[in-house]
Amino acid sequence: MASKTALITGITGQDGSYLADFLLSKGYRVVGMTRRSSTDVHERIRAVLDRIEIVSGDLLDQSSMTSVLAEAQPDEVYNLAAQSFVPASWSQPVLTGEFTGLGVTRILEAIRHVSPKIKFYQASSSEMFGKVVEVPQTERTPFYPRSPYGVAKAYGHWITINYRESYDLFATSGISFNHESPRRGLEFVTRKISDAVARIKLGMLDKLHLGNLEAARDWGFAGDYVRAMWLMLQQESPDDYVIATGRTHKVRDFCKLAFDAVDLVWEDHVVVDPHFYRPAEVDHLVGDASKIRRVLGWQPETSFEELVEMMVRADLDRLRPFALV
Ligand code: NAP
Ligand code: F7E
Repeated sequence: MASKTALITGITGQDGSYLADFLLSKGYRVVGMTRRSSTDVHERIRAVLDRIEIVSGDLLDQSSMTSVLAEAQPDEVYNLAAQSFVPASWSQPVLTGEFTGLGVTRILEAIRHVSPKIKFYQASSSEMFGKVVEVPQTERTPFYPRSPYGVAKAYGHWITINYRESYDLFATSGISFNHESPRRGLEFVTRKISDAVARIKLGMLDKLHLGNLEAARDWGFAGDYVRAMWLMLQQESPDDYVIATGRTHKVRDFCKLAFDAVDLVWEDHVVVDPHFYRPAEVDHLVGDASKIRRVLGWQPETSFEELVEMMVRADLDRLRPFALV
């Protein structure tokens, strides 16, 4: 049987890089869409660059989306591209709506016109639950987004369902809770902590400034979550699934485990800095992933404790060559 072709938008991001690894291991032809940049953005996919194809396109540009699909002729499209950092969505609310919200419609329009048989995955987010109306959150929990990012994702989620129902597209939406890894962007809290812990251990830094230590998240490992995305597109019919571990921890718990991993006491180094507070916070997220466990047989394989350890070790290895001692 001929190998399948997958198009990944956002291939230079955390999830895009893990998904590329995963699909290559399954024998896929992998095409990644990147936007034009004056600098090299391929750091996370450097190891697989010679095994994937890169095409140029931008979620802001309808004709580029259509050209990318016509050129790549994919069987599956994974829409992972977005402005994904929540605080940036307050400073750039309109742009976030354009990328993260309307960008989904642009891809769906391109699919409808170029090849309506394409299977489509939309990267929806637990941020849509925001100020949660029930605990834990399922596929049926009403949304109450608390940031321009969350609002844009809610639009992307519903337009995916609308195109499925209006045009009979195989369009699915995975409602992912937070997932992290050594490839996570340095501005997100988990990676900010693991990077700082490594720097403090190596004598390169003394204090770590953080915002709300009481915020609680359902944190999983990104490598586990891309498997769930793929599974969703291997089914007979499209559906939406919560992807989560079902366990929740506070930012302070992450700090404690990360500093413990290098035999340091977190209270000696962490400084609470109101600069990192948000205009509106999402206090407590915990996902109920029983549907994806039951229907697709998916479950996370990496524990919270293993994730923290993995991230701290990776940052230590990365930074050790730059340490003075
Ligand atoms: P990420 O590391 O921030 O990657 C985002 C990707 O989107 C990057 O490749 C970026 O390209 C690309 N991008 C941004 N704007 C674009 C545009 N206008 N046109 C084309 N590409 C554009 O995000 P991630 O953590 O991998 O997350 C992947 C997706 O899942 C995102 O949609 C995110 O919102 C969603 N999500 C993530 C989580 C999580 O916990 N990680 C949870 C729920 C949902 P550049 O390299 O050029 O910037
Ligand atoms: O914040 C608190 C902060 O920026 C987590 C994205 O992938 O997951 C991610 O969004 C929590 C928040 O991720 C700092 O207030 C404390 O409560 O790591 P984060 P996020 O906002 O949950 C969702 C599911 C997505 O879809 C998004 O794309 O940590 N926090 N102190 C801090 N957060 C940051 N960034 N920096 C701090 O210093």
